[in-house]
Formats: sequence, structure tokens, C-alpha cells
Amino acid sequence: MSLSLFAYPPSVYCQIVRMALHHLGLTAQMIEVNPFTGIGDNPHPFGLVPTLRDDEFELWETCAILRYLDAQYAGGRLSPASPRAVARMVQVQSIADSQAYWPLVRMVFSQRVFAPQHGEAPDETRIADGMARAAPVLAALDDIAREGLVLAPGHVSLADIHLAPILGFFNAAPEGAAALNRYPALHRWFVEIGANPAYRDTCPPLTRARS
Ligand SMILES: N[C@@H](CCC(=O)N[C@@H](CS)C(=O)NCC(=O)O)C(=O)O
Repeated sequence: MSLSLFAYPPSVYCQIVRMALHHLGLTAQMIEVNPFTGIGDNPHPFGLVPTLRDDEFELWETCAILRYLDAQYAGGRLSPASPRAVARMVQVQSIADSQAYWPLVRMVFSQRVFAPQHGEAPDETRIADGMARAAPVLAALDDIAREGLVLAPGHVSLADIHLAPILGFFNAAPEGAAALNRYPALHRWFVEIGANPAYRDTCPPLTRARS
């Protein structure tokens, strides 16, 4: 085994993979590439991050990378045993990618937290649109956390690892943190996963303070 991760340190998807590596006690050589400027030798066919390389085996798409790490190096212990729980896990990962990432990270976090750090005024309309789009996503995830098949106390699955950094970025914006507080089961879960060293130790600086 020789693991390398082509990553951009501030990226939420890179944190997801780094969190999985940390949780599983694996180390990977970090190769920095910037998907926004194109700087670095990025093997990703769409110019995104992350890409994992394990010897000659190259893999991109975070969901696939997490599955691979779990199956190859942890005997599948981050995937639940029951068919219903597996289905919920995959559902949460799909919600994270298709419904949560864009409004929570690219609309709210990017404008409220990232833009001012780079000398730009936040786009308040985009933040308001992001918050409106976030509400049904948080409600759906709160229902799943309350049901408890995944996002459950005491057991970390690939769903927890996929979702925690995305909510951590959102939580770094004051209106994101306030919104998260209104969903008790999801909030309880986030507080618990937020204390997990694999989460804490992989937070990029802009999301560290409020996690
Ligand atoms: N579906 C991809 C998404 C990865 C992704 O969107 N990465 C972001 C960084 S967090 C990126 O590379 N963005 C560059 C861009 O949008 O041009 C995955 O699951 O890995």
C-alpha cells in the first residue's frame, strides 16, 4: 500500500477523505493541487479534487474513495450491516452531494466566510438563496438523524464522515450555526461528531473556530 491524495487544503471534499483516512489510522502523502487556478499536476479528469492513488490504482469521486478505503483497509466497519441502514447511509451521501454541498458550502460558507477572508464583500442575495435552499435539506437530515439508522450516537459510518465536514463549513457561518441549532437531532449528532478527533484534526482553519 502506498496512498497519495491529490488535494487542495481548504476543500470540503478533501476534508471528507482526510477525515476517513484519520479515522481509519491511515496516512497518505498529500500532493497539493488547486482546482480553481489549475496549479499543480492534477490527475482528475474534470479538474476537481480529491483524487486518491493507491499504488497504481487511481480513484476519484469522494463517495467511491470512502467505500474503497473502508472495504480495503477496515473490513467494511464504516458500513452498517443491515440493508436498511446501508440504504440510509448511501441516501445521506447522495443528499450531501446533490442537495447539501452547493447551498451550504458554495452559497452560504463561500460568501459569508471565505469571500471576506479574501477581501471580497459577501453577496447577501446568494447567502439568502442558500439559506432558503438549506432549510429542506436540514429538515430531511434531521428526520434521518432522529430515526437513528445512521447519524446515530456512538457509531461512525461513511454517512457521518461524508456529511460532517459539509455541515462544519455551513456551521462556520453565523446564520448556518443558528439554522443548525433549530434541528435538534441533527444538531446533537453534529456536536458529537464535531468532537471526534478525525473531524477536529482535519478542519481547515476557516471552519476550526466554530466547530
Ligand atoms: N463529485 C466530486 C466533487 C468534488 C468537488 O466538487 N470538489 C471541489 C472542491 S471541494 C472542486 O474541486 N471544485 C473545483 C471547481 O468547482 O472548479 C467528488 O465527490 O469528489
